[in-house]
Amino acid sequence: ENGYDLWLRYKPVGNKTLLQSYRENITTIITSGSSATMDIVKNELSTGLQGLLQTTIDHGAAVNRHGAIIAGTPRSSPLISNAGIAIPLQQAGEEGFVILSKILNGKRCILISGNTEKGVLYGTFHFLRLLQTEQSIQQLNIISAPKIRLRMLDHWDNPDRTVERGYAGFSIWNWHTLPGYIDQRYIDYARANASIGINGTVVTNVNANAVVLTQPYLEKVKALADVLRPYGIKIYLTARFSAPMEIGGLKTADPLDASVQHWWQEKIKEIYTYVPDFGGFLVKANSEGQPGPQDYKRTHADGANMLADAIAPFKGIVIWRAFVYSNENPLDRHKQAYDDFVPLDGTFRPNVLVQVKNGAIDFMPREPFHPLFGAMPKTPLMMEFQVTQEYLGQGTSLVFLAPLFKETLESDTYSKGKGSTVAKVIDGSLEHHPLTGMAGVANIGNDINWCGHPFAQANWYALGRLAWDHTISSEQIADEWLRMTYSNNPRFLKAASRLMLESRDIIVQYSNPIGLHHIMGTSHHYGPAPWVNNQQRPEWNPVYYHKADSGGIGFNRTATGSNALAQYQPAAREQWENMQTCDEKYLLWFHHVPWNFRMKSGKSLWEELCYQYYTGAERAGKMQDTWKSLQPFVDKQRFEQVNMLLKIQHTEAIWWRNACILYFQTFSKMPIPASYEQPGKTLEYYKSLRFPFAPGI
Ligand code: BDP
Repeated sequence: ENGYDLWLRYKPVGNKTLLQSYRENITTIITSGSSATMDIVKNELSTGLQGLLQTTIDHGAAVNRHGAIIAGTPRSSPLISNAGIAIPLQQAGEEGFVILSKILNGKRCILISGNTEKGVLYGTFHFLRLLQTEQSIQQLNIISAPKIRLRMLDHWDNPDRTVERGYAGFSIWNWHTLPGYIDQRYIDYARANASIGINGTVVTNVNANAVVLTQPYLEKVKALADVLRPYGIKIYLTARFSAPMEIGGLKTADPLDASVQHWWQEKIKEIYTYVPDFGGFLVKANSEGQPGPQDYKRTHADGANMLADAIAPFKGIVIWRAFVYSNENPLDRHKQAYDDFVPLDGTFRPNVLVQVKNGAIDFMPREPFHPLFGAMPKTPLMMEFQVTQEYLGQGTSLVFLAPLFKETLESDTYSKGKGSTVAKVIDGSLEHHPLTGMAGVANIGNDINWCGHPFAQANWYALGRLAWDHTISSEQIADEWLRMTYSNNPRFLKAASRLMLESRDIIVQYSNPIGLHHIMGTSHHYGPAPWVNNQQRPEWNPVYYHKADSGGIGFNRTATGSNALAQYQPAAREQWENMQTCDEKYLLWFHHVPWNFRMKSGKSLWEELCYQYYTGAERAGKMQDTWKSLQPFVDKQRFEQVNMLLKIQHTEAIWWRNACILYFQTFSKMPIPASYEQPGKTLEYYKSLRFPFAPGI
């Protein structure tokens, strides 16, 4: 068990009664239509059922005994078109599916159908998931349609195969051997994504150069697109804004310049000759040194619309990122994206989505939702989550991210009154946008188990499941993933799901409690470095974010400070603007708080800070005990891997705790309560640590 099979292991059903009932209800596979996608459906059903039921299931064409699994579209399958399921199918929409128990020809059957073959494929994976997670298949009446249209992975993979913020080895895309060599991994990648409903992938880094847009690379892109297509996945590329200069020989990349517009039109035409269903572009512009329209005194809308106009005839889209830095040294980075983008609301073309990170700073372990959500009603906003754990323990920590994703999605923007959640902004229901999207920065590399940490696979899985249906709970996602990846044993599930569900809170506690943020090591972002104050730009320094001094700690974002709070609706703002009543999770995010401030626990802020760091580190230690208790349920290889990693995580938790407490103590000048084990090392020691080989930069 090396983890390569992800959640698609199809191990024999352990529950004997259930196995018996599955075998009775599944005797024949009937598929219709001959296409690459339907071949995948057929194979998946065969291999899945064979693995799960430990018996070969025949393929047939007619219903002449109980237990036929009939998969197809109404167009290709007369059995389905005559089954009287037009109404549920209508509800399934273009990509959704139905799974229904029916009597046909007097025999019990299960229909897996959709209006498109892609829907049938999603339904097939869902059906297999029911068996993998040991659900009853007696009276199936499932209608499922995705809540979000573009469900994507953003790879931060460079052409040289390094992966920015990647902790799972090198890029899975081997540009050197493409297009001639098709690695089996590409196929397995497509299959895994299809199994969770992901339908788009940006294969290049937002910071990548323009080489991928050159002709030899487009041939490689075509080869990948051909692999992904039958799995319902469209390929997208990052478009470096200065490409017309870098690979086109032009003197400018000004979006209003006719030669630039022409260059992009021609380039896009060329791309579509290779990939007729090319999805479109993802653009990082005027952010962290990347070129963009502002270089020519144009706006983000000018830039996005120029590309959007060029790609519109081909039905492509432009995903324009709102993660921007302005060039002036700003008082508060929190405010920049809002200031740049809100005035542009209503000026973007209909085929532009603005992609917004979940929070205003940068994928921090805990952030309030980004104030742009709800503030650009005329523009479809796409969610950008980070699946790779840049700020959440990187490759060594067990951190289940569904609770983080859900926390943002369920936040109320109040933009149209109570209940205007971020989820409703994203899924288009609040403002009736037809174009909707959710992306996750991928955590995939060429490690044998794809994601490095065995539990990091769960975050890829969670992204897909939530993009399909953001109402699914974190509990359900953890439960599904654990059952499919490890075991259906109830004792295992109880403890392992708790381990997952608490993990995000634990890392917040021992790294960035009470609303602290951006206090990690410079550039590699590994471990704590709240003392850093020598970076060129003020907002690159941790000291800019925690603002610790003898008077207290935290960033005053109220009206007496940067007033970033004014970017939120009054009802949202109210929950945070008063230091006395602010949710303590965000206290230091919004307030500069005196060290002796009385917290809800009755402790002073300093004592509470110590309490949080110590408790978090202690809980990280206990994760090891929980995992050890699960040894009987887990194979040796994966057990040992997780065991070793949890040990590292505990060491890192203590490192975070000691380094931060010792450093903040230089301002609070208060003792670490005597009941806690005092740090064995000095602050100077922690400051002296260097990590020249930390991955992912
Ligand atoms: C930051 C990462 C940096 C990315 C940037 C982005 O540290 O590597 O390029 O986000 O999203 O968090 O563009």
